This record gives sequence, C-alpha cells and structure tokens, in this order.
Amino acid sequence: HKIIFTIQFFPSEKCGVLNVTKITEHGKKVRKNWASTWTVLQGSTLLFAKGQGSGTSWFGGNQSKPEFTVDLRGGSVEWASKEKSSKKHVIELKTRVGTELLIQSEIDSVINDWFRALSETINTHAWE
Ligand code: I3S
Repeated sequence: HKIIFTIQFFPSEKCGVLNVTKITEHGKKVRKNWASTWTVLQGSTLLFAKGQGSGTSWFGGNQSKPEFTVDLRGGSVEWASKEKSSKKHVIELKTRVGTELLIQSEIDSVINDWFRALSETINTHAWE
C-alpha cells in the first residue's frame, strides 16, 4: 500500500522587524510615528506588534496580542516616492479601507523580500 502524505505549505508566512509608520487612517492623514515593529505576514493578514526590540516573539510571553492588523485583500503596494519619506527602501502599503502605511528597512534584501511577499499576497487574494 502506498501512503500519500499531503503537505500543506504556507508560503505567505513571514516575519521580521521593520520600521513602520501609519500615514493615513480611514482616508485621513495622521502624523508619522516611525517605530521598529515586529511584523508578521500570515495568510492575507499583516500583523504588527510594537516594542520589546528585535527578535522578541509576540507568540507567547506578554505580547500575545498584535497591536495592529491589516487586511491585505484589496490593497496595494508600491515603492514610496521621495515626497512620502526621505528614508531609503520605503514601501507604501494602501489598504481597501483607506489606511496607508510606510514600511522600511535599511537592509535591501530584507525590504525586497517583503515587497515581493506583500505583492504576491495581494495578487493571490485579489478575488476574495
Ligand atoms: O513626512 P515628514 O513630516 O517629513 O516626516 C518626518 C516627521 O514625521 C519626523 O518627525 P516630527 O513629526 O517630529 O517632525 C520624523 O522624525 C521623520 O522621520 C519623518 O520623515 P521621514 O522622511 O523619515 O519619513
């Protein structure tokens, strides 16, 4: 007899520390507040947990609640223009509900990976 195992991959699971700020909330401009933020991409949801420095897992410990979550379905990502930020490597993320975030890392490869992951997620879930 052959036993067939089904292995399910979750290619959109990704996490790391990024610099994040909200710039618009429900269509209204808000003041920038850059913060080093533990960021998790899980399915079509992006979760942010502020504080505690890099490497701290918010799963478990006293950080089990994400501070902020974003539904990527119906959103968009692009590289931010110079007018949006003077920083290098900034991604502008827009959500369907009119929240705009800037996401940044000093490390090229890190931010490029995130750009790819976010774009893929948005494309994958485009028709939901
Ligand atoms: O788009 P802005 O207003 O030039 O953004 C800068 C400000 O938020 C600034 O803080 P103050 O609110 O204290 O001015 C931040 O320190 C800067 O980092 C912001 O600009 P960048 O270009 O870094 O996104």
